Amino acid sequence: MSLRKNLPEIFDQFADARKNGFIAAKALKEQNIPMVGTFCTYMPQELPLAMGAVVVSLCATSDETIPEAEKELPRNLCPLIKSSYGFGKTDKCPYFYFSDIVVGETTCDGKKKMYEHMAEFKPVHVMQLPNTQQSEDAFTLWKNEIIRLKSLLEEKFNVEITETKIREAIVLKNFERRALKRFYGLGKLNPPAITGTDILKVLYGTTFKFDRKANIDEIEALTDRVLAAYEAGEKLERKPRILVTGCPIGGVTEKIVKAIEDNGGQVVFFENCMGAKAIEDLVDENEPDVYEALAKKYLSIGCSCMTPNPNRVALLDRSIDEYQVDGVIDVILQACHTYAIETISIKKFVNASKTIPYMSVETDYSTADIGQLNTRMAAFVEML
Ligand code: BJ8
Repeated sequence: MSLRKNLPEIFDQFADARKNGFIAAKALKEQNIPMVGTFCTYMPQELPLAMGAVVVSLCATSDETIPEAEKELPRNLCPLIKSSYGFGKTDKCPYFYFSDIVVGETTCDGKKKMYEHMAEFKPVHVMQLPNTQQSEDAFTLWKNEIIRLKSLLEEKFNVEITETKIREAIVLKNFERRALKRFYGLGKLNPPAITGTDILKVLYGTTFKFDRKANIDEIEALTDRVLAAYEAGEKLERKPRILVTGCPIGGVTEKIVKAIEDNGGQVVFFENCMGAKAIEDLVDENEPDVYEALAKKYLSIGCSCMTPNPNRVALLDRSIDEYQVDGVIDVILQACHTYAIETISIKKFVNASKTIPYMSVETDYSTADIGQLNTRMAAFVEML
């Protein structure tokens, strides 16, 4: 009997986790468990976890509420921001509805200004994120912002967040990161063991599973099963190997991955938030100062809102080699200036230093460009 049997159902369970999590979220609220909503990878999740809260990603991934958002926000704004604001405003996202507080950061201009308006209908706390990782002052600012968030959570929820609890949360989150790294590390196998579509289902679904320990066990068991099938000879066909980088993907932007894989490519690595950008580096468990440990991990995230942004290039450099990548696709959400401008340096790096093809694609949350995406991906894959 095929060892791969049932794997599709398991991947689909992850894909359905967002929908199924609504009931779990309601049950948690009925038990008075605080829920902290986030819009960004810079949010140090260990702090809410240390007070027994659950953390949920609120980044919206469909165009359903964009018309509503555009009644207030400019049309020429990133779809992620418009959609997220729209879901909040219309109460169409149960996770937003159940969140006791939303924590945002001063990342891109669009997001930080949107939070000002969101604060009119939801408790919002904005962390002042420096725009550089390269100065002592920036590090100190970020460390102090982490301490400020801790105090705010303590006050709002009338709890004490002890250093011991933070350390436990660091260890738990690191376990989860290791499990996810081992899972997406399956992408190194050549011929491949699983598709990029399935990798993304797990990475996306995992953010809506609230029992962290159960989630870790599930991911480890899934990785073991895929490996067992692979070792028994159940491998996928070799195809040109693609790395996806750029703005966050998930939800409707899975259309990019589908277009790559429907047209002869295989996504083997996701550098985006949701993928390695958020997970790759652990928090140092041996650092005596827990706030320094958190500040180091989170400030080093290679997002284009940092200037300069060498950590994105360093991660690409490593992963292109480790995952034997043949080509790079850079996803730009419409009106995301930082990622759009950074395409120049990423293209140069990929073409000149790694000597492989690169293509950037601008997209939004509609399905109107699927035909065009298919044409462009087919041409790109053909070239590899
Ligand atoms: S760490 S990628 S989650 S900021 S796509 S809203 S940047 S205009 S999402 Fe992001 Fe944090 Fe960075 Fe990750 Fe603005 Fe660009 Fe829109 Fe963006």
